[in-house]
Amino acid sequence: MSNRTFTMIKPDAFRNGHSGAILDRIIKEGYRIVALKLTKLSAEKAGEFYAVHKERPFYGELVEFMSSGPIIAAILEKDNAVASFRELIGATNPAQAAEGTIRKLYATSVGENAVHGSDSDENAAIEGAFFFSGLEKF
Ligand code: FUP
Repeated sequence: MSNRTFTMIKPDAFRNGHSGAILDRIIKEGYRIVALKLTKLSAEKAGEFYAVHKERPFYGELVEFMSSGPIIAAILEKDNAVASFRELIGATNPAQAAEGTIRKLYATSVGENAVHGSDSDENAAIEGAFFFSGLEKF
């Protein structure tokens, strides 16, 4: 089992000024930051990142939203990182997210849901490599 996951603070949370609180929460929950950057996805890059959802009805909106403003991308390390981070962020739809989870606190809708968290060790590695070179990981 890998102990790394990949996350993004999405454009809604960045725009709404929640980046500091979210990063603080992540650190307080015991994650070590392996890599971190403030960047912005082009529509093309957002489409590539979410290519697995290409056939879904929400794909166009998702790509538009994810390229609408800056994001913060990070690789995080902790025991059982993928599963524990999914628990910390809560359900995809904030209306169904448990109390105290990051999405419950900061997301506004299923589309604009504040944060991303990888869903498997394999995807964590692929997504981390999408944003970071070996020189950017510590
Ligand atoms: P998650 O793994 O919780 O990020 O959720 P998914 O991989 O199922 O979905 C990826 C992104 O697609 C979500 F973060 C937001 C968007 N989405 C929608 O806009 N509508 C939906 O019904 C489902 C997902």
